[in-house]
Amino acid sequence: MYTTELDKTATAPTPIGGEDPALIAAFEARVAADEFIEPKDWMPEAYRRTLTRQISQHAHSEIVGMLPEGNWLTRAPSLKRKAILLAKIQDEGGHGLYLYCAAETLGTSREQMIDALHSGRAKYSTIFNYPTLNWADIGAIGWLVDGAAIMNQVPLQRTSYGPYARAMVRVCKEESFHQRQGFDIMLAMANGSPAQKAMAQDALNRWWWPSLMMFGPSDDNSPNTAQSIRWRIKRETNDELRQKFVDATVPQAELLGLTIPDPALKWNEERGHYDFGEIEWDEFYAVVRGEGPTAKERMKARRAAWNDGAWVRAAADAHEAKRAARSAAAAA
Ligand code: BYC
Repeated sequence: MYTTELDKTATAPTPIGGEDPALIAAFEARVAADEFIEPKDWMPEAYRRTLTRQISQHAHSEIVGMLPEGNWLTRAPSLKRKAILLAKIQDEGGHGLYLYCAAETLGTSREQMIDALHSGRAKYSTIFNYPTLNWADIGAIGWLVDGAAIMNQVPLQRTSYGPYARAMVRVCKEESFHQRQGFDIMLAMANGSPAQKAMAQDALNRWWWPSLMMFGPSDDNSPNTAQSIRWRIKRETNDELRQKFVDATVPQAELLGLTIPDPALKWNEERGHYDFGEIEWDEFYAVVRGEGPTAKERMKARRAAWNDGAWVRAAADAHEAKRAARSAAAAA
């Protein structure tokens, strides 16, 4: 990911390259008044870099996130399930495209972002470095992974950068459908044969903790949160969103008749929230570093897709050049 030289505290940011303090103050006043910042507006370089980092990581996650589910398209248990899964995966591709467009408005080209991903400089969500072993995993991804994504993305509809906030509106609507389709698969399996129910439980066991990791490091160890909250890029912290996700998901697991694999999970009357166990942070950081079980496979698939699609990009460029030449000739 793009390295950020941010002031990680919640106090006034350190201007980069002698930025005008009056411009910074005016920018901060607009953010504090909940105005959207638009591409042509002046913005501190650190704000631009943080957004480019986060939005491009988000776009990469959507695109790489197509792979684990794509693995089960040809083995969906019915035509209906196949059609639903196909539509969902296409939605993820669309989300990636809106997000790349939003990031491009900040001055980084699509090619630069893709190159950062393929060369290992850019991150994407840890969750997509886990394998999908069977059909129940498709249910668990929709239910838990898309469920976690919605929890994180609903507040991003009010993020301070206009193009990112607007992209999130449609993305969130589609993610709701994705979550419902995953829950529906889990419901069918949990109410199916004992073997199907066991598969659903096994998928929950494997996807629960990685889903909690999607929200990022704990607030104490999150270098970017304080500044991003200050600039209203993030509206809620990693731990706040993780807690909301746990609180919303426990009753859903109960309805399914499945057990969340956490002996420490317990309703805390005083807090009005569920307490839950400690995440294996060593595993999280190892997967962030690209040591996940399928990280190499994912990047190989993305590079192959980019190379195989070169002729489409060349054809689109040639078509555009012809169109431009025709309009120039007509105008002459
Ligand atoms: N995985 O200071 P922090 C989907 C990195 S896809 C990998 O808390 P920040 C779907 C973080 O980048 C939805 N890396 O950072 C698609 C930072 O490293 P750098 C994906 C992670 O940015 C297909 C470092 O750790 N959603 O729904 O303030 C099928 C320190 O973290 C992760 C988004 O991308 C992680 N889990 O907060 C199905 C949401 N967590 O960059 C479903 C948009 C942290 O400084 N992104 N890191 O080197 C965000 O909301 C924020 O970027 C995060 C992290 C909450 C993820």
